[in-house]
Amino acid sequence: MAKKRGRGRKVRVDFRRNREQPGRQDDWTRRYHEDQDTLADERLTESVRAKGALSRKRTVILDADDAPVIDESQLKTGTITRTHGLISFVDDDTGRAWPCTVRRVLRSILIQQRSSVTVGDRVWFSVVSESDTGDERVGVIERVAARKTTLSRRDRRKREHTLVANADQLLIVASVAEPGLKPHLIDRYLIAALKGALRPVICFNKMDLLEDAPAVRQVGDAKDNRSLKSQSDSTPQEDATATLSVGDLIQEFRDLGYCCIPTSVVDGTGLDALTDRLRAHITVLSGQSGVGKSSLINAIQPGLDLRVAAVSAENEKGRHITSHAQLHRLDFGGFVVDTPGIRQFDLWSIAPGELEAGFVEFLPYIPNCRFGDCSHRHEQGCAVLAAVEADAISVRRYASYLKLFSEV
Ligand SMILES: Nc1nc2c(ncn2[C@@H]2O[C@H](COP(=O)(O)OP(=O)(O)OP(=O)(O)O)[C@@H](O)[C@H]2O)c(=O)[nH]1
Ligand SMILES: [Mg+2]
Ligand SMILES: [Zn+2]
Repeated sequence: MAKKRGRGRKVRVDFRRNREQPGRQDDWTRRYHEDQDTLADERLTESVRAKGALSRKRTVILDADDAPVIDESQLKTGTITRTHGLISFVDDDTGRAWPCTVRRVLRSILIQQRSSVTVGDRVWFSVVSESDTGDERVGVIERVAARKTTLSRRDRRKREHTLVANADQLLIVASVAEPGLKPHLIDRYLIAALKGALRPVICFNKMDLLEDAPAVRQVGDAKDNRSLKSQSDSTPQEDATATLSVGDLIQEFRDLGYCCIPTSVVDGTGLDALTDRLRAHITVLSGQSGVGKSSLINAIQPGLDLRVAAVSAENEKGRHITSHAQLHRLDFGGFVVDTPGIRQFDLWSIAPGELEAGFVEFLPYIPNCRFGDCSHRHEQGCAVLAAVEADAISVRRYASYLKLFSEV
């Protein structure tokens, strides 16, 4: 049932005046939107203080979710499938795509909240135009729903960058060769999934290349091991240069309770299991460039024809082929979000308590640590350290914890 949301608190927001900004003013769609924006802004806001050249303050009414008060009965709902500059493409829940801009008042509020609309956001939007045939549609996003889950990382300015909103699963995609496994990166993603309320699933792709796969160094790469050594000289992480086979590594994650799916797009290994896991879910795929995220989606959903490309011959790194996150419908039910490969996944705002909670195998031991605020690094009477020494906790995972601890 449509309802008008109750009146809430008033806030002052900075308004940038679009027309003063340089831009592609020949774009008729944008010009039309801006005129519509100004009209709607007058409607949604109460007072104008100063008419400065670049910005002016206005009072905006926000509801309990810190979003503008809107009349839902007048609006459509949908999900953002892709963003491109100021345009967001919204799927209106019937599979029809609407290119939308964001209402200026909402954009100003989002800027103030250091946020922006992103793929997976649920939105209310108004129809600006729709051709008689229904082929040409334009809308304006009026409100963004509070996010249920997020896949976020820390950007270069040390702020939260939400890559995808409202997915329910994170498919961490790794490849056993070309590029080789980076187990520490998987550990990072597991923490990000916990933080963002996503169920993690780990996909080990390119199993057809297993024979060529090098053994996996305990932490991931030489640089990781150096940084561990510099933290301490005598604890078990000394052994961090030891190696594991791919099979051992998969077993290690399985023993921790994580769902692991070995796959190959080349010989079809695991694709049925992957399909079952994705059915009726909204799953975001993330991982290094070249591991085969787009190839996997192409394999389970024919017809999408996402661009893929061979990894570089000299350094076995991907070529960053997928350039933006995009949500796709699956014919067998559910959605997937393909995302660009990442080089490094910096965690966003993790407290030490959240970090230890992400190492599930530590949890039975933590209550036995002598100190309540034990960081499990060098404290006397640390039950986690004792468990590592007794081989009850993997040295590789413990070394990963130390590396992450040094960052948070
Ligand atoms: N041998 C083998 N090659 C694969 C497999 N899956 C993908 N590839 C190849 O790996 C290369 C990279 O695949 P993509 O799907 O573009 O990788 P991606 O993860 O989407 O990469 P970005 O978009 O750059 O992040 C392509 O040449 C694929 O054909 C697999 O299971 N086995
Ligand atoms: Mg890709
Ligand atoms: Zn401890």
